[in-house]
Amino acid sequence: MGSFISKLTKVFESFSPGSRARIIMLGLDNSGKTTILYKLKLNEHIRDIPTVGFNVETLSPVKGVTFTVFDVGGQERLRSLWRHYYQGSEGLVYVVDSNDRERIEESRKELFGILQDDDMNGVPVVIIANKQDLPNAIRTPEMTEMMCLHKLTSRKWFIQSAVATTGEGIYESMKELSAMVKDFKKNANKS
Ligand code: G3D
Ligand code: MG
Repeated sequence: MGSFISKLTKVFESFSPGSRARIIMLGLDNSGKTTILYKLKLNEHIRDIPTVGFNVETLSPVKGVTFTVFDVGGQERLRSLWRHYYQGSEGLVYVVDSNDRERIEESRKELFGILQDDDMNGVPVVIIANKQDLPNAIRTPEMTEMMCLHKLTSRKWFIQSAVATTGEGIYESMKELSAMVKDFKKNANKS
């Protein structure tokens, strides 16, 4: 466990040396976002900010790196509020419940809707195929197909299988995210 924390700390510190990195973590309700956020928690507390109509959780595992988390899907009237959080984000973690076949299409639509926003231009995305411990979980190759991830051609993306409750796959997803965020920031500075 100690090594998990120290490995994770190193990855977070490499996100954005000397500057800041803003990450948003989204997905349908019940996909496992809050569970993942607790795995990413090093010392800092998770803050739960009740906003009109929805809750936003925030975590800053190391100085300068922030995670902002909320549920997407459903309520049409909230969509304009979500957009406020897209602004300035430099990485997206999108969590999917791999065991909930009935809602994969809904989850895919939400993902593509989010990525269409101007503020999400080129922002890299790590898709976490969560709940892989459940026997009927969709594995990553099938998930890639069902989520149409190959259509994501104007940004970097990566799919990681995970079990949020045990922490399996969480470090790997953050490591990949870190590399992609660094790259995104470098390119953003050029233009
Ligand atoms: P959300 O924040 O995206 O809405 P949560 O999702 O983190 O609250 O998780 C929703 C439920 O899924 C929780 O169960 C949680 O324990 C469970 N869960 C999260 N990740 C996994 C996983 O990898 N495997 C399994 N089997 N369950 C997981 P409860 O019962 O507390 O509602
Ligand atoms: Mg939650």
